[in-house]
Order: sequence, then structure tokens, then C-alpha cells
Amino acid sequence: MLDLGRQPAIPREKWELRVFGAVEQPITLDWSAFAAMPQRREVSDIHCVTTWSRYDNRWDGVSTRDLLDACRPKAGADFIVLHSYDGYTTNIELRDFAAENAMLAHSWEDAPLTEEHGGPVRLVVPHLYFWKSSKWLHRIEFRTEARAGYWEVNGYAMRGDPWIEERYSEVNPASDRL
Ligand SMILES: Nc1nc2c(c(=O)[nH]1)N[C@H]1C(S)=C(S)[C@@H](COP(=O)(O)O)O[C@H]1N2
Ligand SMILES: [Mo]
Repeated sequence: MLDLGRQPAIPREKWELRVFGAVEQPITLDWSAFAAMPQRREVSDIHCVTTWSRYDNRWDGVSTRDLLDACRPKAGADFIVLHSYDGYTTNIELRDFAAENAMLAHSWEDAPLTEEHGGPVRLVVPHLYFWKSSKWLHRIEFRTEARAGYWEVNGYAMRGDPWIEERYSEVNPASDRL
């Protein structure tokens, strides 16, 4: 699938990440606070729902688990909506967000993420279809009930597991829009 058609230009000094909703500790991170968090490197594959894949991507950034340790989701906060600077949203379950190799990535293949690929910071959740991996990440909302994001409202799966080719929602099937 394509991007929404807007590629927001957010310099690192203007970027901000806000973690809010059903958490014990809401957090707002600017670039220096984000850069001061423990830094990880992961190598993982990407699977887009339109069937392209790219293997062995090297990502640097902050582990989603370290973010979860900092914000402490409340009991029952099993659902997340990611909000991006381009207006894009997508939903993901806490258990998927918390995958061991999931990251808030700022670099790809040893270079800062370009504007095109979601810099300054994007989510990377390698075990789900890549539309769940929000670019230009701005806000992370924790919820006790699921809410569908942009593609999910338009008929794509709430979870999106590439191994079972879980592309479309059975309740609200996508028209052939790709
Ligand atoms: N904010 C935002 N994130 C997004 C999208 C988008 O339109 N806006 N598109 C998604 C889709 S459908 C894909 S396949 C990947 C593309 O990432 P890439 O441009 O780095 O290949 O970003 C995902 N994340
Ligand atoms: Mo996509």
C-alpha cells in the first residue's frame, strides 16, 4: 500500500513523542530525552501486505519494552493506537507492540531514517505487516478497548499476521484498493 501522500518534514529538534491514555506514567519525549534512553540494534525482515518483503534490515533505536517499562500500561490497557505526523493512525495490540524485536527506530542501515522512510522516528514491528509500523511517529495512545486505525477502518485486519496472510477484516472486507 502507498503512503497517505504526505511526507512530513520534522527536524529532530522539533520532534516530540507523547505517550498517553491508560498508563501509570504519561511521558513526553523530545529528541534528547529519546536519545538518552538505552539504545538497541535489531536485524529483521519486513513484509508489506502487497506482498513485497525486504530481508535483513538493520534498525537502531529504543526497544518498545524499555518504553513500556517507563510508561507502565495500566491493567487492561491491551490496545494501542499509533498517531503519526502525517495524520496516519494504526492500531496494534500491546502483546504485539511488546515483541522482543519491536523498536522505535531512528536509524536504518547505519544512517538516520530519511524523511521518506519515517524519520525522525518510526515504529518497527517485524512480525506484523508493515502497515502497522508507523512512520513519523508522534503519539502512542494506550486503551482498554481496540480502535481501528486508517487501513483497519478501510477493511484491513486488526492484527495483520503475515504468516497466515491475515490481510483483510472478515467483518469489514477491504475493497480491492491496492
Ligand atoms: N505514518 C505513516 N506510517 C506508515 C504509512 C503511512 O502512510 N503513514 N504507510 C505504511 C505502509 S502501508 C508501509 S508498507 C510502510 C512503508 O514503509 P517504507 O516507506 O519505509 O517502505 O509504512 C507504513 N507506515
Ligand atoms: Mo504497505
